[in-house]
Amino acid sequence: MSSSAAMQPQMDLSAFQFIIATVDEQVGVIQLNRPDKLNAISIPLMIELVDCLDWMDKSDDVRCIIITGNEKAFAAGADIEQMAKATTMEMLLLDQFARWDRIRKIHKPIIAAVSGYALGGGCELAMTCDMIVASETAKFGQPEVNIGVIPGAGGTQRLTRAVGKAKAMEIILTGRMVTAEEALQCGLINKVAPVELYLEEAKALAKEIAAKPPIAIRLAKESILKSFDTTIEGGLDFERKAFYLLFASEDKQEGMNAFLEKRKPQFQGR
Ligand code: DAK
Repeated sequence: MSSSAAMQPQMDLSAFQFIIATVDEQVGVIQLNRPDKLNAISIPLMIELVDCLDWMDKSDDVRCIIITGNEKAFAAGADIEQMAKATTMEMLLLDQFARWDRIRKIHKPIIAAVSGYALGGGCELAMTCDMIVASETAKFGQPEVNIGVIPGAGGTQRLTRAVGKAKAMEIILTGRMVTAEEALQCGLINKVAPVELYLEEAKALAKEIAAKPPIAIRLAKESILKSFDTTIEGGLDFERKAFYLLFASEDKQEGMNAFLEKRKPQFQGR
């Protein structure tokens, strides 16, 4: 066994109750699996999702991750049944945001493959991913005001950055649903596909990214995300350091040699 294989964390993918996780051709797919509740994001579901993401982030077998639901729902929000009973102190002490923060810190690219409802926390989960591929039937929305709260997992920030102030105000203050076509037009998502094909499209995109050098992909993702919370000066400085860093990678040498030798590169993630 190689030293890298010895360091691979172990995970029994068949042991999950609220998600279905698979790995194929270096793409990890996590399907949210509470179909009778439109994949409402309960705490147990969130624990499994984050544990699985953490594992996939560390696994050498995975280079790109897809989070998906089913045809009817990506996720219709956080679990209202659980929230209805919760007090302020319980919400504070549960510190569920720590789990959402862990999703934000995953190094590998994550694609949301969305069909049906992506509402509230479901829309926020999709927006926490790096790209969104949707089916023609997808419906995005932040309907929290309808139940007396506001988006709590980044919706007011990420939606505004994605679609601009005017549109974000309209979507969040009315709580209305946005079709896949409208979401595409306003820059919330990357692509719309027929419902039979959206997952295949997401997988094709994931495989394309999985074939690239993993460390360059990681640093490119990190640099793009940096642009959301820094000045242009700070962002350029970060990008420059990341660029220099890649000259220490074997994959940089392989990529440039392969180009000069007119052959396909073999990237190892080192
Ligand atoms: N929570 C719990 N159960 C839900 C649910 C939800 N968000 N959405 C649907 N369900 C359940 C329904 O109760 C129903 O269960 P049964 O009655 O059959 O047991 C089942 O799923 C099917 O739903 P419907 O019968 O309502 O199906 P319809 O096709 O008629 O309607 C719908 C679909 C999506 C329009 C409707 O279900 C709906 O409006 N759902 C609620 C959408 C919503 O308001 N979502 C936003 C929730 S607030 C946080 C992080 C995140 C958040 C908060 C805190 N922290 C880290 C602290 C996020 C908050 C939210 O997402």
